[in-house]
Amino acid sequence: MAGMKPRVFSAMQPTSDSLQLGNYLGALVEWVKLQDTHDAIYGVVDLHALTVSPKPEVLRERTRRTAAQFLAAGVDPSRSAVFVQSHVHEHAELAWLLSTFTGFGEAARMTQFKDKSGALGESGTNVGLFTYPVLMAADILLYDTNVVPVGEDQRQHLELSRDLAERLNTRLGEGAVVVPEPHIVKETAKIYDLQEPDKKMSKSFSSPKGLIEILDDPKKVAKNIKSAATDSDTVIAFDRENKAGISNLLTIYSALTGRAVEDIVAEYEGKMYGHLKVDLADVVVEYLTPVHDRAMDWIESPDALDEVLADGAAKVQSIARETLARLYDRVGLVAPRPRS
Ligand code: ATP
Ligand code: LTN
Repeated sequence: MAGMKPRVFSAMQPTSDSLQLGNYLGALVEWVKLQDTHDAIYGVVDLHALTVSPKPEVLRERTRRTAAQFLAAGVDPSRSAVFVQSHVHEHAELAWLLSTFTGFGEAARMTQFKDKSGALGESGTNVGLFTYPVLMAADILLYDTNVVPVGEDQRQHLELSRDLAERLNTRLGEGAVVVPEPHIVKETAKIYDLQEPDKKMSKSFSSPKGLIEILDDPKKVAKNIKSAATDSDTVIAFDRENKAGISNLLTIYSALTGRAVEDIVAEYEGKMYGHLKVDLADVVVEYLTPVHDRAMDWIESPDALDEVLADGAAKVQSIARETLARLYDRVGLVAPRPRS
């Protein structure tokens, strides 16, 4: 439609007290940029987090902390809607509808489910983990989303969202839903664990020494970078296959300074790994300190934060209601008659 901005939607799970640098560089930085050109909606997906059975008080605290970190990173509530998934009931309702369009085998092929259920075993795996990508598709399709900025690990889930969208349009008629496009920035799509640089940095699975947490003590952040695993060679070069650790550090350096990797490599020619690590520790701490401080300000003002989240839910509610009503109608559910 003329004059209307395309819509961007993305979300994170409140599964940790602090986001990690991968969340930040892989996704949040793009969320902040896209709010200039798009109609932006960003969610804290607390219903998704229930799949890992958090303690109630921990989940509540982490939901607010996650939202606080979105705002601290530069998501601006006057331009973007920031909301909590469970505040908009249509997410769960659309997930049910979509689950009836999802093949069992299709869901069973999701590699993240296979990894997680493999680690937990049959008795530890709940059905919510299995249907997790269907709820994610509901999040996206509910808002007629055009663009979804995420890290590389979400590519397969997004492909499922697109397949479901196309299926709905075929079965229910064109215009049922918008088919979303992934927005994955190649350079920062996957930030690796500092100790195991062949695995992605993850707030739930990385060891404390493998992580850079936004809300961590800067001294610990610096220490983790200085003790990052590298290789037995001494040449600073970007080579993901043979020098995964150093390549990861170069990626982070480049992303945080805006300098090209080749420039950084040229600057460190003939220097030791230790030099790069010491300088990178300074870069990271300098970059994260103001983000950390702004996040703590929000965390210490829960009323103001709850107000932002209530405003965000109010902004998106009408879109969600309209999409769900449209789809309920197209599948043949009888609309309740308004009572006089
Ligand atoms: P969990 O370990 O609880 O699954 P996570 O740290 O992997 O969490 P998510 O909440 O699953 O984070 O992801 C939030 C966003 O951050 C997603 O867009 C995801 O693709 C992105 N992301 C997560 N980890 C990385 C990473 N290491 N590199 C780049 N992007 C990442
Ligand atoms: N599964 C995502 C979180 C997520 C999401 C979404 C991301 C849930 N719903 C909708 C983008 C769009 C993850 O990062 N683990």
